[in-house]
Amino acid sequence: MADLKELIIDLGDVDEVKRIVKDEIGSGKEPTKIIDQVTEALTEVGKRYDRGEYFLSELMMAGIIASEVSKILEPLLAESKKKATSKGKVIIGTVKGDIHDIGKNIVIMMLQATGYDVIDLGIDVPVEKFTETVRKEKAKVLGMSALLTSTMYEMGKVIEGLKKEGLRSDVKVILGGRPITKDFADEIGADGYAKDSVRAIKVVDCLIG
Ligand code: B12
Repeated sequence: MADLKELIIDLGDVDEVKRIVKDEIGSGKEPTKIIDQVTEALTEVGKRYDRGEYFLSELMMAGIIASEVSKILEPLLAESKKKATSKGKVIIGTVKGDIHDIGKNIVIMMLQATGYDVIDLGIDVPVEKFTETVRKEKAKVLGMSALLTSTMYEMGKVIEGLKKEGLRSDVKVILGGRPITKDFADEIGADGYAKDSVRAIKVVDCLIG
C-alpha cells in the first residue's frame, strides 16, 4: 500500500489518498496519528515550495488534499466529543490577512474531541471581530492562528484591542501557527503558545486549570 505521507508530498490522486485514510482507520489507526502524517507531509511540501521545486498551485493542491483528509477524520473526532463533558468555551480564528486554516481546523477538531465548545471565527479575522466575540460569548480562551510572518503581528493588535476594551483579564490568549514561538508569545503578552494540536489541548487544559 502506498505511504500516505509520501503520496501527499507527491500530490497524488485525492481519491487514492482518501482510500488509504479510510483503510488506515479501518485497521484501527488513531486519527491523531493520521493528522501527524498529514502535518509532516505539508511541512515537506512547504520546504519544496521554499526551494522553488513547487509553486503556488502545488501548495493549493496540498491544501485541498489535507482538507479532504480532515473531512474524513472530523466525524471520528466528533464521536469522541459526544463522550466528553463540556470543559468550556474556546474562540478561535486565523488573523487578518491570513487565509491558512488547515492547522486551525485540526486544533478545533482536537479541542471538540476533548470536550471544548468551539466558536470558529474562520480566516482573515479582524481585531474587532475577535474582541466583539470575546465580549459576547464570555469564552474562557481565545486562540489565534497565523502562518505568515507578515500576519503574526496582528496577534499583538488583538491583545491590545482586548486591553483597550477592558476585556484582557476576562480571557486567556493562546497562539499557534508555523512562525509562532514561545518568545514571540511572551513578547506580545499572550498567555500560552502551542507548536501542534496535541500540545494545544494540554496548554488550554492548563490555562483553564
Ligand atoms: C497549504 C498552504 C497554503 C494553502 C492554504 C490552504 C488552507 N486552507 O489553509 C494556500 C495555497 C491557500 C496558501 C497560500 C499562501 N501561502 Co501558504 N502554505 C501552505 C503550507 C504548505 C502548509 C500549511 C499547513 O496547512 N500546514 C499543516 C498544518 C497542520 O500545520 P500548521 O498550520 O502549522 O498548524 C499546526 C500548528 O502550527 C498548530 N496551530 C496552528 N494554528 C493554531 C492555533 C492555535 C490557537 C494553536 C494553539 C495551535 C495552532 O497546530 C496545528 C496542528 O498541529 C505551508 C508550509 C508549511 N510547512 O507550513 C505554506 C506557507 C505557510 N505559505 C506560505 C506562503 C508564502 C503563502 C502565500 C503568501 C503564497 C503566495 N505567494 O500567494 C499565500 C498566502 C495567502 C494568505 N493571505 O494567507 C509560506 C509562508 C512564509 C512566511 N515566512 O510567511 C509557507 C511557510 C510556505 C513556504 N515555506 O514558503 N498556502
